[in-house]
Amino acid sequence: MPRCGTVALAGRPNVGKSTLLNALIGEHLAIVSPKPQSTRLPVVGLLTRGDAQFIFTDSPGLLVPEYPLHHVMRAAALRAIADADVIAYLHPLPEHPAPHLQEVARLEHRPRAPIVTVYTKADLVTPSDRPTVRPSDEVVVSAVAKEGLDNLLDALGGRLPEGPFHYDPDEMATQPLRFFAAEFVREAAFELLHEELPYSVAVEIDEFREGATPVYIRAIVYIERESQKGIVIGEGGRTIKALGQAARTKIETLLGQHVFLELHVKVLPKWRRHEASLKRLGYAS
Ligand SMILES: Nc1nc2c(ncn2[C@@H]2O[C@H](COP(=O)(O)OP(=O)(O)OP(=O)(O)O)[C@@H](O)[C@H]2O)c(=O)[nH]1
Ligand SMILES: [Mg+2]
Repeated sequence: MPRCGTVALAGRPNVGKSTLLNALIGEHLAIVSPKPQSTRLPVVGLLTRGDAQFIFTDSPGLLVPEYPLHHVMRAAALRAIADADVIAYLHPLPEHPAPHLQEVARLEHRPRAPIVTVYTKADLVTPSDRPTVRPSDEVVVSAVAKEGLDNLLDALGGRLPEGPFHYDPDEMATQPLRFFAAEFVREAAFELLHEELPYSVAVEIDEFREGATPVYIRAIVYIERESQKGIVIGEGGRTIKALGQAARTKIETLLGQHVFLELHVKVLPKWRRHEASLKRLGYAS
């Protein structure tokens, strides 16, 4: 009997959820950053291995909300946990032992699904310093060193419900290309803009012409204040140009096609705190 089900990658911000999703799928689907809170919306990655099909959801980090966007992020993370057949609860190995997920997520009840605790970033701990983990429900991985991934899939796969595959085994994503295009512009913003500025950036795809050669994409880069506009554009347009180039390369890698990416910078005042703006940007609660 085949097995198929959803696996939520859950944990605090910056523990390596998105990096692990990408390592498991073998494709750069989810944006990654050394800065916390880079993931705002769930990213789904599909993996079919033998008679098991994994529907992974990388979700925002479990945080204590400070403003409306945070509430949307937390709600998405909690929904992923509630909907999951199996929960992969990530925690960095250098910070072993992990507190209970229930505590980190501030849940009133224990989640319904079985939990596998995944200690991440194992490459940061010398083998002789590594704590021993419970083999029954704890796994040590390094997404960067590609270590422990088979072991992790064995642990998760054994907990998936029996049932037919939901997707074609060749598929790896469920979300539209324009979603990934917008995310990659945001990832470039995390790479090229400093300090708090990436948190003020939201991206909307205005036009996506897949039939065109090269594929034509026009995106709007929203920021929150007029004073941020100059920084994002840069001297003589240098910064926005670099941002566009970095994002274009990422989109081309996923699409396997040449892309013409046009970026426009606009102000959407305090969009992170404004319900209507959040909705418009796809951050609906
Ligand atoms: N050394 C090392 N660094 C890692 C590993 N996995 C992730 N990282 C780094 O940890 C940082 C955060 O990674 P992300 O994958 O963005 O973490 P996340 O949990 O998705 O973060 P949020 O989406 O912000 O909640 C990045 O700088 C990654 O490169 C790993 O296995 N080893
Ligand atoms: Mg992430």
